[in-house]
Amino acid sequence: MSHATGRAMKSVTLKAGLLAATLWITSQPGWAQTPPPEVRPLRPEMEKFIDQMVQAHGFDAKALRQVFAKVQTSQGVTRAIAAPSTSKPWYEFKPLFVDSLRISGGVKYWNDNAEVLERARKEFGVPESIIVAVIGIETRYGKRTGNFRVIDALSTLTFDAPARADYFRKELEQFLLLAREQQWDPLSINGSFAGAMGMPQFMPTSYRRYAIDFNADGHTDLWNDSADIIGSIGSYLHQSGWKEATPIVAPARVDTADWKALVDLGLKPTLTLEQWKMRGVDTLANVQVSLPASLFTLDLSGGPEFWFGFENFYAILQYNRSRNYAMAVNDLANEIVRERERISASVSSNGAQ
Ligand SMILES: [Ca+2]
Repeated sequence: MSHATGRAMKSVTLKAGLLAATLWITSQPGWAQTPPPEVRPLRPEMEKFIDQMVQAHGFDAKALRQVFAKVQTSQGVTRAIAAPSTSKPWYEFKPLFVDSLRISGGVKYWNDNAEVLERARKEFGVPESIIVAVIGIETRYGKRTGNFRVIDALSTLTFDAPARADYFRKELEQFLLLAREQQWDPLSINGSFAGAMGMPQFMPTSYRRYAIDFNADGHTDLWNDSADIIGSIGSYLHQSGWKEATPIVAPARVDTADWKALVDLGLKPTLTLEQWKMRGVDTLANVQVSLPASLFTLDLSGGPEFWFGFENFYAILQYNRSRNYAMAVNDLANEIVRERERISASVSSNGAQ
């Protein structure tokens, strides 16, 4: 698998601008004469972070201080992180993400990219419908890749929102490394309120680890290059434990009052269906009893609905750790398959007349 490092590339759409050149190629004598921009005093925690980037990764301290002088704290980011849509109950979440526009958009996206989707399925074992559904849920097939400056979002979540500061500090570090590798101006990259980028909404760590140049054109572009977008999602799910031709979920039948303790075992599939049966939980679905599964609930308006999640469900959870999210990917993928079959059946019956 060819991980893109992108050192030698120059992205067509995300050109390294004058600023980036000033920032990263400081050793070139010509740039020494560029007068430094006004640098406001930075907050001590930012100065500390910059010191660490200099020590650990050899960044130029002055250049980084110039970048962070332009970073803006975003109240929109703090508001958005406090109320993520994934925290809604399933009955409110599902209609927001499994809707008719995403279904018809998914059929179109599949048809437009059928060849590369098939190649990704053959290479990574991940069905076309799942890759399409991830793109649909993440960004409505590229319509919403996020309007926050990634460095503002990650800096706000690192320095102004203590809840998950350690996680976002690592992502900020990875983002600066990624920008250096890809020759991006770090101030020019937009993403979600959490700093997720491109059509598949990869966080910086994931971008560096899983993004691939799937059409071997020398660029790894998750905003505009459909092959890279599709291949990178396939690669991500494959490396997260996706098992070809095994199920994602199955409805569970719970015959025990103490189901809470069973759900608390967590989302990692640890018990086989056979072992679940001994604990009073089984399924009517036609699946192998040797498959490991987790037991989870979805919140319906009338109470919990029980499901088994298999290893593929857990792989989707590595993409986004929300049951709602992973279930929406599963449901949207199924709807897209159905709609595509319906259209093709009606086309062929019309053709037969
Ligand atoms: Ca490419």
